[in-house]
Amino acid sequence: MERNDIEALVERLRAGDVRALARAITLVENGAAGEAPGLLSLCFPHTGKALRMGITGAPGAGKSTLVDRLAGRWRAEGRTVGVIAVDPSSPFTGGALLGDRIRFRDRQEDAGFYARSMATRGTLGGLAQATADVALLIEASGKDALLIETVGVGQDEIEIARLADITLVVLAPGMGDDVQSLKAGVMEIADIYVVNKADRDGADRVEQEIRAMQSLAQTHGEWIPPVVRTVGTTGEGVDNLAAAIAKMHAWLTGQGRLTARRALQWARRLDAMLRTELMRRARQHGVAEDELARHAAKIAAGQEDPWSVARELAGKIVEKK
Ligand SMILES: Nc1nc2c(ncn2[C@@H]2O[C@H](COP(=O)(O)OP(=O)(O)OP(=O)(O)O)[C@@H](O)[C@H]2O)c(=O)[nH]1
Ligand SMILES: [Mg+2]
Repeated sequence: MERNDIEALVERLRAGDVRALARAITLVENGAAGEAPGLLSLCFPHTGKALRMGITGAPGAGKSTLVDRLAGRWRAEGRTVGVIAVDPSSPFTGGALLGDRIRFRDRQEDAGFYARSMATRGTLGGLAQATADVALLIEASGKDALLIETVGVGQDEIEIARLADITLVVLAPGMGDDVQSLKAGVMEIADIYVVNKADRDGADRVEQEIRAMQSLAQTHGEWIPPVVRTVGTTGEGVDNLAAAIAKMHAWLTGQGRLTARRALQWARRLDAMLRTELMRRARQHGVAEDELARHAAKIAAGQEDPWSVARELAGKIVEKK
């Protein structure tokens, strides 16, 4: 794509053209090294104001139901909303993909709402980076709030949650070893705990487990993640959830905390972006994909020393002036 075409695409995207947005997302998702960086840098100046929410938690806990509730609520208040459902476990024909489509169908005609599923692992730079890039495009298309849903707490999910200003961790009773099964990673990312399916027995116990875990950790400094109970299917408790989000948002924007949090996130992302860029250049300068494997075999056989190999390969990356 020519630079002019990319500029035109960004213009259309910014003007609310849904097809332009979809096209831009496809370019970025495919890791089109030629187009993606230029496209993203053109969009970047039009981002930064939206609230970025991460929603994660156990499979089937009610994340999508709550995303839909929050989206509906914010739309009713006149805020525009973008949703990303990351569904790494079922890349092609995932049930959740279909479920999300069905659930969001009512809003398909709503220009202030955009939903997208992502199901690509192995994208250049990883799923977290691809998700962040897609979020940036959606934000640039003029959304006031982004809701990014991920399942579980694998490393990818934690990385994705780290892109958010505020992360909800959704739990529900009757899901086995609920809190324990989510492991330590969750404590690090949770800003607000949601005990959904509070209409079922066991919500008390889930809440107690969360509080017990909290008493053992102090990862959040001054902010103590509240526990909010909801019934996603009826909307009960969603008022409280929205209030908790608003409260945390106000806390974040006070005293520059949001900017500090984002700066930490950018430090991590820059690191990842630099790696991606260096690997891209390495490939460009003749470090073939299988070359690393060949060297590795020789190193294992004691025929090469890894430090020399690393230095030699890095030497190839230097831009030829
Ligand atoms: N009883 C009850 N059922 C609920 C509640 N919230 C959601 N559900 C139901 O639980 C099921 C799973 O809800 P989803 O919103 O798809 O859950 P999810 O966490 O997005 O699921 P995955 O994306 O597949 O991990 C659906 O059948 C919902 O209707 C609730 O508060 N109470
Ligand atoms: Mg879901």
